[in-house]
Amino acid sequence: SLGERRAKAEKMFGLMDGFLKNDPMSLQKDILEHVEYTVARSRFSFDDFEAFQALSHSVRDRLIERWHDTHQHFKKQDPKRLYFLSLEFLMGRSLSNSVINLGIRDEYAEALSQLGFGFEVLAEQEGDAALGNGGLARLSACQMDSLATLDYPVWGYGLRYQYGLFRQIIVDGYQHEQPDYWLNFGNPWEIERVQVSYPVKFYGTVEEKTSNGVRYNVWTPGETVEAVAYDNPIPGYGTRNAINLRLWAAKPSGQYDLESYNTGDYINAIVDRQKAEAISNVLYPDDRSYQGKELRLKQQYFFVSASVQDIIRRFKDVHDNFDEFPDKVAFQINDTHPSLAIAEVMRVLIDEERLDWKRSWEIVCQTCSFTTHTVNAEGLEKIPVDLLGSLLPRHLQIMYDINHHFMEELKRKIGQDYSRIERMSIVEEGVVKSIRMANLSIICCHIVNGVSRAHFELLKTRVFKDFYDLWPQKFHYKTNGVTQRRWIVVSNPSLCCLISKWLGTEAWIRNVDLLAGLREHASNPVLQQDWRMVKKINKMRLAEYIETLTGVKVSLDAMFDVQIKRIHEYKRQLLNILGIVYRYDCIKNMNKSDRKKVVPRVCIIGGKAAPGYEVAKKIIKLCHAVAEKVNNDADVGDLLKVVFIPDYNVSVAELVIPGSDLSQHISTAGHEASGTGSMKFLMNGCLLLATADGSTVEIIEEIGAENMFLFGAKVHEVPQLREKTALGVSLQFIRVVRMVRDGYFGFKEYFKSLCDSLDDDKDFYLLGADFSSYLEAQAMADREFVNQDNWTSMSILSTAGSGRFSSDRTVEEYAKQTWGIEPCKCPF
Ligand code: Z57
Repeated sequence: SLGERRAKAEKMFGLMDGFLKNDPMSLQKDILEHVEYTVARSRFSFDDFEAFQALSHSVRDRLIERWHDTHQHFKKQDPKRLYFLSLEFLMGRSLSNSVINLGIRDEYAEALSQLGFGFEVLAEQEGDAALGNGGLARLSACQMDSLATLDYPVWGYGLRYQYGLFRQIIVDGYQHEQPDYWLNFGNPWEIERVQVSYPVKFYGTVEEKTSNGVRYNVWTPGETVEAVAYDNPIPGYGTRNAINLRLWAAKPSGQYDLESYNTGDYINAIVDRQKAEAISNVLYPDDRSYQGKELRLKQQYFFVSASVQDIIRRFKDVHDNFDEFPDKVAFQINDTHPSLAIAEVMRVLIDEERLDWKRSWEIVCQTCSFTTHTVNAEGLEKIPVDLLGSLLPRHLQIMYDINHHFMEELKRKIGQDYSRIERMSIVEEGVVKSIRMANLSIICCHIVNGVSRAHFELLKTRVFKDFYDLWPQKFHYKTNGVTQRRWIVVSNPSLCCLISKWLGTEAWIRNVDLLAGLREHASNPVLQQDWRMVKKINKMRLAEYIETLTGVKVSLDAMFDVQIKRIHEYKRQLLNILGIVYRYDCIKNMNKSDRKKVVPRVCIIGGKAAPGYEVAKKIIKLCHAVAEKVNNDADVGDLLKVVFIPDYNVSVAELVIPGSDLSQHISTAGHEASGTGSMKFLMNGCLLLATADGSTVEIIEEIGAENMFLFGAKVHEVPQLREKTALGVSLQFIRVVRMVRDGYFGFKEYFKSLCDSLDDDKDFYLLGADFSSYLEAQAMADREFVNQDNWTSMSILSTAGSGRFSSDRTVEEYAKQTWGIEPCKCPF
């Protein structure tokens, strides 16, 4: 029996000890064994990539051990678990992160060096797991790291796309997209669970039934696809806990009769069935435009349905009464993308578990919480009713029923205000009748969270005002954070050592508030000198990378000024480029002695444009056009270099962020819900040049405005500025736009529309209005950079003040205030 087998294993190995040894000799033996038996190369001859494969399999074994023990422990304790549903997880690389979190990095490094390999070199062999677009997806990844580290009983659920976010290549300054077939070389971090699979139904018909006076529906699907689980262990730092990220892949369903009359029929039927796999084929590369595509809806339901089946099965393994469900289960709905989960849980409770409507509704409301990442109501997800009704007929019914109940309640509460009732309805009666997924989520979830305080204010006053006025107690915010394990320990080892040295402890890696202890040393010349040395090392790495990729040689004495993030009009990369044009123009107009006073700059921009986003693609081209002109101008030399870093992703960020002096977060106020890039820069001691938007408002409170370069219109000023017709745009702005318009950088026709969009009456993102204030902030940064002691002190204070922006703090707030879960620590 299972019990006997367990007792035997316990006697032989000690259940919690683990089988594997972690001294360098054992690790070395392990790696060689994996070379021989897993990678199937000779242990006497293998290259860097094969060494990486063997190494990661050896790490994987250790992950699996902890992951088993953690789940054993969770099973025994049966705590309330959080199920984190997200359509995107941007994990990046796993090797360094894993060995650091397991606490055996040095042991591995030693084992490898005896074999003649460098750990860093092998780590570079790994490709990114890019199953997400940008901020939202990387946030999920950071939160998983924190949840594991803080011992929370959590499962992540998502989709295992075969193609992640496209690779960006630049040809003649234009973006081209290449498929990211990331599984080509195998993925050592996942565990395929062929036996964990669920059928997911689509299309078909619904028939109402009654049994013992309880009404329910029977859904006969038109198509069934199998969801197969791929498990990805997520190790915590300084704990034995390793949680699971379960990603679903679509496979043709096993239960299916083929009726064929000839070979052709048979072959075609098989080929047809194979099309089921298309569901999890590819990540949508534009996370903010909803085109009402069937495949996207299929992806959403596919992952939601498989996850809900898995979660309910796990619940029913131990419990037989759904009254206990809200004490054991919390669903976190990451943006509206997984919000079909609401209707799906309703459907399962009513149609399969035969609970009545009212009880099902109570259970769903108590278990679901929702985080929104959006600032504008127009950007909210809508699904055409026709599409939903054909793909998920029963879910559409359920949504109508939910809406019916809600409309009744609303009329009782607010009376005759029909336009407000219309706005709050789940159903939008437009040209295309559709379902508003945000309204559905707000109505069902017991808590709605924003991602920063400023975002919360916008939710209350604009985006969800109608709902806030009805249910103010539902609305909250948890300011985003990022994990210091990835963004300092993994990506900036030199800084990590320096911090630990001055704090006299490594405890800040788990308890990030301790970083504040650096404050008292901020003006200590000894620390300052080491601090600058660390920055220099990181700048050297970055400079090498830039030269290899773009051929541009940059001076280490220059200020490295960086803006890396998705290309978007509201993020205003265009403002940055126009600022660069202004700087260039100034240098050109200076005499030789004035040029000597210029603070040299390397302006670095990187980011992907969604494939269908014309304007963003033009911005990328403009960046290259300006770079081409500036970098080849002998008058300018090292005073100004412009670099576009291609194919920005997590691992590129890990290289660029530690090597930058200044970073830009310059969205039009009121448009960035939070922003998380700024927090990574902050932790790495980079100064921020920013608008008071999103989480920057809270960063100012922690760091102090005097340690940052702030500029631009405030959130409350933006609507007024847009009303005004004559903005009093500065002459400098008119001049730089004219330079682009007149073809100073070439491609006059191509850039015309960009320039037109900056006309006084069209400049929606207020580049013109903010331009002079932007230039002042830039000039201030130049002045401060000259005084390196002061700059270094500001840099130290940035790191010292970054503690609040750790995802450890964020998830703890979620755990206590939203999910109601507690740590469940696996004994060592
Ligand atoms: C996305 O990455 C974000 C918001 C969205 O609505 C979608 Br869809 C994707 C970003 C916000 O723009 C950032 O401001 C925020 O920091 C991030 O989500 C994480 O909350």
